[in-house]
Amino acid sequence: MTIKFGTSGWRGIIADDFTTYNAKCVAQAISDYVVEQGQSKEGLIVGYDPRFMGESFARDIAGVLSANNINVLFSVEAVPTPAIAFAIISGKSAGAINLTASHNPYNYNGIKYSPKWGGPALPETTKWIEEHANEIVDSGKFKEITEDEAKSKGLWTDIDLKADYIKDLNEKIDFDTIKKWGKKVAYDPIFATGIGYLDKILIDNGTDVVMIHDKFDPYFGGGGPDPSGEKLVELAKIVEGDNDIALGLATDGDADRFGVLDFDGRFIEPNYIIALLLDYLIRVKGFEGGVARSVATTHLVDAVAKYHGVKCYETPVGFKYIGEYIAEGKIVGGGEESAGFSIKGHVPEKDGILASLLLLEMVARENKSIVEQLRDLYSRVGTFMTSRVNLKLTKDLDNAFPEKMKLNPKGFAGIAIKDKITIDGTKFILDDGSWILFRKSGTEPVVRIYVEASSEVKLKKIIDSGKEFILGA
Ligand code: G16
Repeated sequence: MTIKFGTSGWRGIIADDFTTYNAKCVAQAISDYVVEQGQSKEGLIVGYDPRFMGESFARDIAGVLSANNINVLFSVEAVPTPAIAFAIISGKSAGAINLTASHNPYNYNGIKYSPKWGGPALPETTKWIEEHANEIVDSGKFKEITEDEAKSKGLWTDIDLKADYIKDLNEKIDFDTIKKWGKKVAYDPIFATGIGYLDKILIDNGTDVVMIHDKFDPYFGGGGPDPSGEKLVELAKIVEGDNDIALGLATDGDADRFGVLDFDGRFIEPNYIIALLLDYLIRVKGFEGGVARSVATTHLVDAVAKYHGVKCYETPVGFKYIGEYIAEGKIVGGGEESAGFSIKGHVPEKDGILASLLLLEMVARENKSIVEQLRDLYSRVGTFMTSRVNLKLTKDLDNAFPEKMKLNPKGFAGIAIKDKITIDGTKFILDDGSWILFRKSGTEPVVRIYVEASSEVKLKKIIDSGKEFILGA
């Protein structure tokens, strides 16, 4: 099968499987879906990130949509995924196609399709599109017209998605508190779509921003635009070296993921940020509702929910599932350990810009570092340490993985197994509340091991025993 939709859309290596031909076949399949839904007039937004040839792929895709009489709203510039999601839920279109491989390295591109509800397409939709796209790859039957023809037929309009999205965020965040607090922020958009969004919002609202990597670069400075601790070393040096900077912020290729450094440059794992933000929303901002997290995300979220007497929903990996709860208004917010977060009343899609701003508001309002706030949270709900290990998906590991997942180990690091959850990968809950989850990534060629325990020592022991289980004979 050439086209395969994973955790969030179809991703491939440019000029290998991500070719113009295959992208047009996927566009034809999405067109067929949109026509079948009777949404041609409402049309689709077409966006892209600053990857090599991204805009050109986007124009090709728009040509296919137009040939199928679907109205195209074509973004005038590289654009964050959450800004596209905001335009959809504001009624601008019946969905969007976004050309992005998100945090994946520069040699990848991808197609994220979001239908009318504004979140990433759910499996029943992507399965339909995937099947049709592969048939079209074989038959070569897709339609296309040129941009000029589409424009002359009134089927293609250029659109600027920035102003409305920024206006909405300006209303959602308490900038008065941030301004009064008066500290500086450092921001690394990693050469990608966050540029001109998070920095602009902060500056317009009176916060000084020190910026790096603030011009589009299709190589993202080398590697991938992933706001992880390893990628944010330069930002960390800046934050550490300037006493006036109280926070380091970063966003990924399509600005739906966030990365956070505390005042001293220390990278804070997204798991902790998610739990702190959810606690803040309920305790300080008075939001009402449950919370949601993916199966791979910290149970600190459950502890926050328990503390506040609200429900915690556990979902498979993929923000689409959390997005559904947000769209239904059931939760105050939800998050994923991969740095995904959104809140009630906002887009049902992860938003790294919103998460960054909300975190800044929290730090300003509490006037405490993130580590201090985490300590406070631990003292109220208990201590949770989390970690994630990525194992390269070799042929051997790929073959052995399904068999390994059928085994019933006695325990990990000498701790017995209490429960097994299989909504996505295999998660073993251990007797003392620690847990370990094994799953194949749907965006990268890796097997992920996620572990959580109440101390660093225990965490390390469980990781080692998990590695031995998966890699051992
Ligand atoms: C995508 C999805 C997320 C998911 C993440 C990791 O993020 O949108 O919901 O948590 O991948 O998935 P996996 O563990 O299967 O690689 P993004 O930012 O790449 O779109």
